[in-house]
Amino acid sequence: MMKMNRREFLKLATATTAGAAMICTADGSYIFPDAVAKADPAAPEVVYYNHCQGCNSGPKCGMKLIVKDGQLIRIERRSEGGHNNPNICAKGAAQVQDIHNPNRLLHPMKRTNPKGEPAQWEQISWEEAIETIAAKFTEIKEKYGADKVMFTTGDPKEPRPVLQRLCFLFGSPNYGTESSTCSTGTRVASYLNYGKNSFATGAGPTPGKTKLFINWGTNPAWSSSYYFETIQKAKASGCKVIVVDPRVTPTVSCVADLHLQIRPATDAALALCFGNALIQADKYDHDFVENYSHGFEEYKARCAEYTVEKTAEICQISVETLQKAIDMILGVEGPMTIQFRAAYPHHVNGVGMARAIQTLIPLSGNLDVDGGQRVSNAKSISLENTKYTGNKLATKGQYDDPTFALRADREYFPVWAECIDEIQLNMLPEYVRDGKIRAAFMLGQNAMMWPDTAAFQKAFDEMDFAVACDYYINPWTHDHCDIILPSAMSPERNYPITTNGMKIYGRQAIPAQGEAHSDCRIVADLACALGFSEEFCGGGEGVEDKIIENILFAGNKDIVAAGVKLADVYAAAPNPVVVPTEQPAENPEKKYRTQDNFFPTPTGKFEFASEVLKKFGFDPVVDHIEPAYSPVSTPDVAKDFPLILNTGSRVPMYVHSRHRQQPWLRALMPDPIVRLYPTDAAERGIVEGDDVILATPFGEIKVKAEVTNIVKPGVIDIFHGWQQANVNGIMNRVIGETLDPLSGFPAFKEGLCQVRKA
Ligand SMILES: Nc1nc2c(c(=O)[nH]1)N[C@H]1C(S)=C(S)[C@@H](COP(=O)(O)OP(=O)(O)OC[C@H]3O[C@@H](n4cnc5c(=O)[nH]c(N)nc54)[C@H](O)[C@@H]3O)O[C@H]1N2
Ligand SMILES: Nc1nc2c(c(=O)[nH]1)N[C@H]1C(S)=C(S)[C@@H](COP(=O)(O)OP(=O)(O)OC[C@H]3O[C@@H](n4cnc5c(=O)[nH]c(N)nc54)[C@H](O)[C@@H]3O)O[C@H]1N2
Ligand SMILES: [Mo]
Repeated sequence: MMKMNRREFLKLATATTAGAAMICTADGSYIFPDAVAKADPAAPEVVYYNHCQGCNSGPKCGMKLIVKDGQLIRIERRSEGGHNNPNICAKGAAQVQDIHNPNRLLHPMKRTNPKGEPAQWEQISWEEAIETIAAKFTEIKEKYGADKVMFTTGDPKEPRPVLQRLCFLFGSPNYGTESSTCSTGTRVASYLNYGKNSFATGAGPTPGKTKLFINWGTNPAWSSSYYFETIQKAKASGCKVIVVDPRVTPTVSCVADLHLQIRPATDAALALCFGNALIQADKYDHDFVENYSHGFEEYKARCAEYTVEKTAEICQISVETLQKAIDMILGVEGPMTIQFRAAYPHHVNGVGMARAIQTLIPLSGNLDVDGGQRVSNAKSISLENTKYTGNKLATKGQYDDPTFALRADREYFPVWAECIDEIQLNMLPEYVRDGKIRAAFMLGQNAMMWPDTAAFQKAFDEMDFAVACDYYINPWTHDHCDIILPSAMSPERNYPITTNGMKIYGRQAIPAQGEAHSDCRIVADLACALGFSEEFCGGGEGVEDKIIENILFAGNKDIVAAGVKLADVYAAAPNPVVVPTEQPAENPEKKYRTQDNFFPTPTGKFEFASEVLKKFGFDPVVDHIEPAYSPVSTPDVAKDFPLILNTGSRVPMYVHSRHRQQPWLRALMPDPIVRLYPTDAAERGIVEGDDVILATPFGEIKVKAEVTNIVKPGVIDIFHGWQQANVNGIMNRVIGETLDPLSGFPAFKEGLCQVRKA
């Protein structure tokens, strides 16, 4: 058997890699000459209608993969099938460099030296890998209980339902994902307010209908280009736009009529102030408040505390600017909608902030209104609908179920555990320390994405057994794992995905590199080895389609009723097969009022005052809470760390830690940078390009300075996911101080820091 360390492995892989050339044509397609050179010129070109997995933002951008002789020779934008984006972004075009990257993990590997040291990998067969993992998990299950094995994913979305199915069949309630640090905190908020998840992140504008759109703490120009086009269309059709963001983002520059450049973490105050304005001007939905809500008087009293003057001071904006926003909200003739995303949960009062913003939609009469936030009855055809619900864990609110009691997160985050059907992973190091988790099976899990990264690495070291599946060997995670397995990239696998209400099936366009397998197959093969062959269609090659047909399709009554087969879907490409779904009865506007139990909260109403929060001893009504570390709450700490930390604002060329290995993308941002306002830089004698130290009370990293007025004076901005400058390595985890006690989310977008010349 071949033995090699990482460096030797990379050297070997480099020798076999493709070079790096690309031609961009006038019509916006990308040709890869290296691949063209390898393909037999006589072979026919085959077109695969696919979508881009270069980022994890939905809806996905459609793309055409042109394949010749097994080589991906060209990528074209896709306008067929109603699934288009006018452009392919840099990440999409650079996809070919991902596929042929010399750093790719191509074979199953097992380590030969102790965890925590730079790993020595030994190549093993798939059979040995799957058998070893199954034997280990079975041993742990028999000795300590099935709940001691956790099954998690980072970024990957497609394989989540199959992984959850395996986790619950195995008997563990400890299924988790990166969503416990992404935007699922907004789902907690929606659950507390509405009794369900559906209203988590508000709604984008409907071109031609929405008259006022508040783009609140999100920068779709860079984070979601497909969706950004909708905002531009709405704007062109006469919709006014307010953007709430501490930074002057491209979204601000392109579409804002008014920019509220607030101090980070002050959004709850702003939303309560807007609530106060709607109530004082008597511009709120009386029918909703009187007949469909609970706790309005307490909310109204709270709002009254947030006068324009006080709020402007908290948010650090002028009274005039704030008043302008209020005038726009009170004066709008027609529907208003609000969209917000990941910035909210990334605060210690994150759930509170999201609840305060969500509340403005029904309060202003914009719930279930065309052009406002629609109540969708459309069912998405995704495996999510057919999650294994053989035990009750997939149903929310099963707090007293005996298996549920074994959830590792329950004692730390009871509110999260009450609302969300996956575990909160931000306290994983404590679950391992307490013996609640002893082994892990992880798809695309990344230790660097969690605050206090070293504690996560130590947790993987301390586990009896940790397995990771990934595209790459990532030492920051995999040096702490026992076995690593190679995953196929999206052009190399068949997979189901639903985006934007359209049903799209990605098709394998090229053979997988090395011995890579799709995540779906890896999970299925492990499941079969653990005795769940029937539930995973026997595993093996081609299992993806069997799972789509026999579980996903068979479990969806709309598809069954329509008689659609997977072959029909493939045959219809590039057009999606749209399956008729149950439509709501014809009703006048505000249909939710006619539906039974529309708000499945404890009171059966929209809860301005949350009974769930009351039950767990929290303030039931939203308030502005100063961050535990801020110039206002800790002036003593601010003496040494005067700048506000804003991490993770998306950049166009990278997705979290991904894409650093792709030369075309790396050229666009070669080094980790901290963005500083010109006066903040000048005060510190820092100029553009200087090496600087970014320090928090919990550690330091070295980065380069970018001096720019995109940031607010006194607030810095740094992207995460850099191995050599991991900002999450200088954060800590204390519930109520740097973790939201309701959702468990980290305070990625608040806290204090200092920047000095290196
Ligand atoms: N400081 C700070 N930290 C943050 C954030 C922030 O704003 N600031 N944002 C948070 C948010 S919103 C998120 S979503 C998380 C993201 O956290 P992660 O999703 O963990 O981040 P990625 O760096 O994308 O890591 C994904 C890993 O999965 C691999 N991968 C990608 N696709 C696949 C696949 O299909 N299969 C397999 N097997 N592997 C795959 C990649 O190679 C990579 O190693 O980070 C969070 N962390
Ligand atoms: N290119 C690229 N696209 C991505 C990703 C990526 O890594 N790269 N990640 C994907 C993922 S996982 C996610 S979750 C989404 C996230 O998508 P978005 O939520 O759009 O993320 P950002 O673009 O970082 O925008 C967040 C904005 O919030 C602002 N902000 C920070 N703190 C506060 C605050 O306290 N109040 C207010 N009002 N604003 C604040 C920041 O300045 C920033 O401009 O993007 C997805 N798309
Ligand atoms: Mo995210």
